[in-house]
Amino acid sequence: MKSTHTHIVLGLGVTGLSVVRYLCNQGIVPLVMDTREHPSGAAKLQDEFPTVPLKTGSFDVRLLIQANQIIISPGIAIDTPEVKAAIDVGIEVIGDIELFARALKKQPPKVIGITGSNGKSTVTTMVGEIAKAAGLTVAVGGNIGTPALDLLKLDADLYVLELSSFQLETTSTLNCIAATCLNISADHMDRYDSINTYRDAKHRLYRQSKLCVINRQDSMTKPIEASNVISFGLDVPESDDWGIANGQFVRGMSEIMPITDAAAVGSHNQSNILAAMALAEAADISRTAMIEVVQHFKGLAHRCEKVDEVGGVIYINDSKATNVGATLAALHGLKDELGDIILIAGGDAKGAVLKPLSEGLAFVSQLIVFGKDASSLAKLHNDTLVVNNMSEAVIKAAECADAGDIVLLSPACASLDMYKNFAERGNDFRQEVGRLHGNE
Ligand code: UMA
Ligand code: ADP
Repeated sequence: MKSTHTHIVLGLGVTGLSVVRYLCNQGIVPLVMDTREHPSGAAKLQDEFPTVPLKTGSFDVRLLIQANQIIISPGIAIDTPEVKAAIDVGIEVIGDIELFARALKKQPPKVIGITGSNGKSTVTTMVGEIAKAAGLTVAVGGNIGTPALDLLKLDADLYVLELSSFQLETTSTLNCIAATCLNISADHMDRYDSINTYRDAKHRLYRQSKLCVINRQDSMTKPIEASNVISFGLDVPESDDWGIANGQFVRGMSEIMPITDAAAVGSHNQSNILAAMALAEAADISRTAMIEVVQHFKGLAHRCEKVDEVGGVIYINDSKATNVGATLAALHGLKDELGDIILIAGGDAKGAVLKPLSEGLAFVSQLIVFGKDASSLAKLHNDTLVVNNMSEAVIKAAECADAGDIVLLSPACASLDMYKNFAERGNDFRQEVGRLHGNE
């Protein structure tokens, strides 16, 4: 079969659509392939680009090996056999972030890159807000939601990108002003053969940055070959690094602001604030702008967000905790509160070993689980209830809780076995909690 398409876009989600948009703007009509029968972007493609062909079903390797360039979406593993076959015969396979990088190639560095297992969206948003407060035209996107290529039309002074390990696997020339890997804990173990392979994907970002911002309290974030490195951590920093001393956020000996003035609570957010400040400083942004934002930024929805109080019980939505590390951070943040913690968890563990959660479960009086990996979680605690859905989970949690206790939804798992995404799961929790008011 002879192909007339030099560019093939693999995947028709939001990334695939952004790539088609970008290529068509350059006068290139690509062929789009998606293994799903009804890819999420199909209707939009038909609307916006009726002449761009879409092939659904298994990838046709005969077409792939005739392309000049394949642009692969992050949800597709690079070692998918058909993709591997194309790579093996020398076809270039890149992701949307690499296309974005090449579009900015002739410009001075304008990108701040943020990766890590947890805290990416929080830090990305904070840096974006700080840049805005400093009067810059800033564009925020990547894994957080808006595909990077769709940001180009904003012609921004600064691009702040959240980058997943999947996106970084296919990116090599990003040219960041500064980049960070915030922390590493096991995630996406259904896509990686070990945590080291997962870390290596994230560390690719450091090789594409003028400055590496590392977490000195997490050795997995330290680059193997370090050139220009600055660190952050919750301890007193040595030399000119970022840290906490005498109750203040500090850069070396210089005090920035009292930690109690930060609107976002919890030690993990202190860590996020320090990372955001270090990144913003690398972009020459003033401390005044940093302080203004840190004083007001309370955190994002679905991340340890207090959603309600019913009968004196506090309900916290941490639906974005889609791995063990994030749930551990929530449990450590709440363990010193006076009341008991009732934890609702479960979903798709993405192949993770869940055992490390046990340490945090020591602070939990009652565990309530549902979803695909409920039975594996149930084994980790003596007082566990297995239920069928969120509604049952919230009702049981309310029955177990007394005034002053906390009911925490922090699933340690992805939501995709039962929901469209973490936000839908968090909204379901909020709605079910809301129904409890009827019983007050
Ligand atoms: N898929 C197929 N066959 C295909 C193509 C995709 O089955 O041919 C499946 C994938 O396995 C996946 C889903 O379709 O389950 C979506 O994949 P996609 O690559 O088309 O995703 P997009 O809609 O383009 O969204 C992607 C990111 N999704 C993933 O990495 C899975 C979004 O991050 C990101 O916001 C968006 O690009 C813009 O950059 C989401 C995510 O879950 C929120 N990211 C992971 C995470 O944060 O842990 C990495
Ligand atoms: P990401 O984009 O990396 O998923 P988010 O900012 O959306 O990160 O937060 C995801 C989850 O991780 C939430 O449960 C949040 O409370 C938790 N979290 C945020 N920052 C950190 C951190 N620095 N360390 C550990 N957990 C964190």
